[in-house]
Amino acid sequence: MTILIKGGTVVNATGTVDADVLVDGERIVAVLAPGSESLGSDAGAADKVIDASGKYVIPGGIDAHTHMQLPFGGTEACDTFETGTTAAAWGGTTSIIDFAVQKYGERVEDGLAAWHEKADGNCAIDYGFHQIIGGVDDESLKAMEGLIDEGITSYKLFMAYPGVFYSDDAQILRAMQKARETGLLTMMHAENGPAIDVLAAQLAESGKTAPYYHGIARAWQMEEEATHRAIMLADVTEAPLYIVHMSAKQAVAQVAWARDNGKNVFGETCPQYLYLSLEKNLGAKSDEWGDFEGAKWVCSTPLRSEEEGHLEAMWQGLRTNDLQMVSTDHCPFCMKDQKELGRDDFRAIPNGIGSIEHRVDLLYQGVVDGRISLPRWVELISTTPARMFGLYGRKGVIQPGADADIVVYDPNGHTSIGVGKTHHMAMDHSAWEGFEIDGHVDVTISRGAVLVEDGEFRGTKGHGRFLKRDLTQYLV
Ligand code: DUC
Ligand code: ZN
Ligand code: ZN
Repeated sequence: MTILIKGGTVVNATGTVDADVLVDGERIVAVLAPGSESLGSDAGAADKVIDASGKYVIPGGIDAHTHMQLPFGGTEACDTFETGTTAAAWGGTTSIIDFAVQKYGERVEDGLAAWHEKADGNCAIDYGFHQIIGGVDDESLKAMEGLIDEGITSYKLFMAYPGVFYSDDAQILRAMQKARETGLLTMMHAENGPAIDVLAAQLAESGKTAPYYHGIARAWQMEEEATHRAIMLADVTEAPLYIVHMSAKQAVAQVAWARDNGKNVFGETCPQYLYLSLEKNLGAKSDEWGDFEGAKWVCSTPLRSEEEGHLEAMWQGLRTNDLQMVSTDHCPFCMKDQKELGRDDFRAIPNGIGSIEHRVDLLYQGVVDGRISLPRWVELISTTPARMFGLYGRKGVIQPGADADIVVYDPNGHTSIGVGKTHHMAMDHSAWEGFEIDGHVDVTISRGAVLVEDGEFRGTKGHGRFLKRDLTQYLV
């Protein structure tokens, strides 16, 4: 089947050009001068024509940090691979990279196999995995050697969550040495977990049990310190390092310092750290939930103070490339029966926010608001994730030979976010309720298959394929 996307403005990370895009089967086969009739690309010859006049034609979004069906805090993230990837398609995302989990005491191979089982045949879009190593020991270090052959070229460690996923400095050092040896990219949850747990216990014991105190316990100093420590451990092992879900301006300054000194250190932030805050969200009250309303926004790292300038610093980091990535850390939990587990103690609230449907839109609003340029938008939502995680060429670019993962985005359209409006994720609430976006995902195409068009979902679960990824293409 051939598709001609006609009359639009193609936006790549390198710039914009008015062009028609011809798709044959699963691939882009040509980017042509508008109205060109070469290569049989005239409207009459194509099986399907999409009119993109006045619209942007961009590579499909790549969300490189998601947690479908993640067991966490005595419950499980409520989006399945089917619901989560369907919501992603609605929002213009055509690939995800989810985290397979190895728990302490479990074999890495078994953790990975379990993740394949959850995802296989259930995804509406393409998907890859990073590997969480929740227990660094001789056996898991050995197993890391096999990951690259499985197409898993990055793994994650936690400096937080003692007793769950936590690694101490000696374990981190050993894993980074293995990463240096194999070429794996180390992803780090950089917060000082043991110190946070003491602060959190002290707050809870003094009666400060509301969600707001989640943000107080997880102070920015805990993120800055851990970020610095991770950078030093990476430096001594000469392993590249990627810090996930950054929210503290002081931690970003650590990444900037490392990068200014030529180190392969990269930083990711998330939409929630660009728009949502300790004051407005974690501290929110409602008639329905009282001060437990803030539980909707309990995630780690936590939402930070807008007054202290953290949100502005995240945007600034994206402008200067001190931060390279925006992923969602999509980890959705319902209020009912899930977040509610921590009604009397914020420490028992499962950590996570669901945003997979809205990342492309929320970042586009940054273009409208004059915070980032149009090509930078595409770089952030698609091209850099592709390069960072070994997918570039196949994904992340509109060019002949690339997978036909294409979004037609209408800058004159409008998107009202909220339950009952645009909400295809499984949570019973939206962390983004009431957000208005001056743009709209009109069409989402994944490997030549139209998934979303005319306000309808036309995809199927099982269309999405597992992505065996190459090594990172982003090293300096
Ligand atoms: N942070 C979250 O908010 N959820 C899942 C795990 C994590 O590190
Ligand atoms: Zn994390
Ligand atoms: Zn995460």
